[in-house]
Amino acid sequence: MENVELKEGDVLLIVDVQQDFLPPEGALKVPGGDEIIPILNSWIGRFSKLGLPIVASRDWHPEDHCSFIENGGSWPRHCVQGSPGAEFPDDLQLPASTIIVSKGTTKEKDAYSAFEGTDLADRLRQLGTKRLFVGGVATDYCVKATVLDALSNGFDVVVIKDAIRGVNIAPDDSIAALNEMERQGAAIL
Ligand code: VGL
Ligand code: ZN
Repeated sequence: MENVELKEGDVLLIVDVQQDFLPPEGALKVPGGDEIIPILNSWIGRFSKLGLPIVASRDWHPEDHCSFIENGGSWPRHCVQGSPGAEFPDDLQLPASTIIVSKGTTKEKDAYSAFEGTDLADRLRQLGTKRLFVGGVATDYCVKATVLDALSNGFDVVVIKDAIRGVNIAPDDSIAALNEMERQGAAIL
């Protein structure tokens, strides 16, 4: 798996690599989140070179979103639509052709999975996707939820282990999330 060969039907899915999730300044920093950017860039390079599709999901909340502590949710205010914190970092080398999927876009509903309340599954089917390579944040929330939904939608999934980072509110949360993804059928690279 380490030197996995890419082929037609492979799609790179980058989950929520946005300023607010990244050290040093993000509102909801995921420890080590900045360390995955060069790794993702090298995967972006491989996919681009082969003309394979790249999808980037983004958390894209309205100002008054229900997941924010001030509105009774569990998270500090983050990834507000159009704010600097919701931007992809400048050093993430997303090509102009990147398909962007926005989630958590309505006040009343949160969405960890990039499939939830989005047209991602249809978009991927239109692209002829067979296998998804997944990196991003957070391992224990949006990456996990996205991977599990990808599997239940019938896609093969490869989780790029060195290209994900977790919040780890409990120290083992990311390990537990990885185990769960693997148990449900994801390959861990
Ligand atoms: C996420 C917490 C709140 C994530 C999004 O992208 O993992 N986590 N919103
Ligand atoms: Zn969120």
